[in-house]
Amino acid sequence: MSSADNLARSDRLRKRPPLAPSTSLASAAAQAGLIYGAAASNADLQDEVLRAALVRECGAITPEFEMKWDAIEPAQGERRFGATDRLLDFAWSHGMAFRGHTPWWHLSTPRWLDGAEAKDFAKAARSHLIAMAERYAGRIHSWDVVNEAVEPADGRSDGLRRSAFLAALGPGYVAEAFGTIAEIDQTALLVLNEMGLEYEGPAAQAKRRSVLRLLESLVGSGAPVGCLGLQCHLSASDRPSANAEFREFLGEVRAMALKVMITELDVDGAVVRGDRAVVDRAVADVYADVVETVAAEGDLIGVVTWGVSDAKSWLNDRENRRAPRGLPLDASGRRKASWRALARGLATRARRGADSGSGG
Ligand code: 9MR
Repeated sequence: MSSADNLARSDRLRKRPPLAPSTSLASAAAQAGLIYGAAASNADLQDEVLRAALVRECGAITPEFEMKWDAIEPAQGERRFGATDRLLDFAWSHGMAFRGHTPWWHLSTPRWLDGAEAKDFAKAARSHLIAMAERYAGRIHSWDVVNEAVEPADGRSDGLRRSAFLAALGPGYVAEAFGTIAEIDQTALLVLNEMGLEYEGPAAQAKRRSVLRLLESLVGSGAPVGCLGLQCHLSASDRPSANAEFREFLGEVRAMALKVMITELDVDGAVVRGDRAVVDRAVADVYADVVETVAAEGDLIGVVTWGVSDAKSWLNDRENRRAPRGLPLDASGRRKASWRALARGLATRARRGADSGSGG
């Protein structure tokens, strides 16, 4: 049986109507009251195939790395906003939303701060945060205010990661970041972005618990956090729907009246043995699974994939591996099974919203 036959058969089995040919991921998402977007860089905009794919599929752009602190301020006090501005212009000229990613992340501090004294780091970090908020206020859909703040393996009772931010600013630094941005930018949704919350096992469970405690303390102290970002860098062997602890966690986040967003989705297919169609099916199954799970258990507002086409993915940088095939489009920009799974996952969310009368 050909892979096309296989797909047709699994569609029939799932009793799902065919997608209209005019559907894009952005339009499928919009029908469900969600946004769909992708991470991108200036180099992607210079590539004809990638640029066309972003224009065709996306309702939002996240800068993959050009808006991070090390890229913005490579030398002390010399800020370079050009790359971010160009991405923002691209997004806005195509009616797309733009995400702020990410002012405070321990892995993107500029080199010139390596070994800095705490007071110098604190001053520079605050100045960077304020500069970003001021420049982009009113133009950002949602800020990943702080990225990957939690790491229980670092051994602190509050679960916070031992980072330069923590050392310089103290454990209140997360609340401070939210407060600072909110004062300057009154329209953006403020997101706590975190990795690995979707995984199985005790380390992920410890992280989920720590994130819940952090969110509770932020909400309890009136910090303007509106949303939890789930990065969702998954592998084709992950099955978030089968992870009861993850589902419960999403319920607890929802009970705090917080939204959730899938902020960096990709599904690494390199673990799958089989031909291309088998890999693509396995990757697609995880796309469907994670979107449906998060939409069912959480107040999902959108999905961003970490790139749009397999031509450009951070997963490609890993050496000596099989092709990851982790994004919705193949390297030539053609839609894969994961594209269909994602479009349908979003559409399922639309139907559920309509059935329950909530409108989405
Ligand atoms: O994909 C991004 C890669 O191109 C950059 O070199 C790297 C460092 O800036 O960041 C990658 O994106 C990361 C994201 O910002 C935060 N979550 C993990 C992502 C993959 O490492």
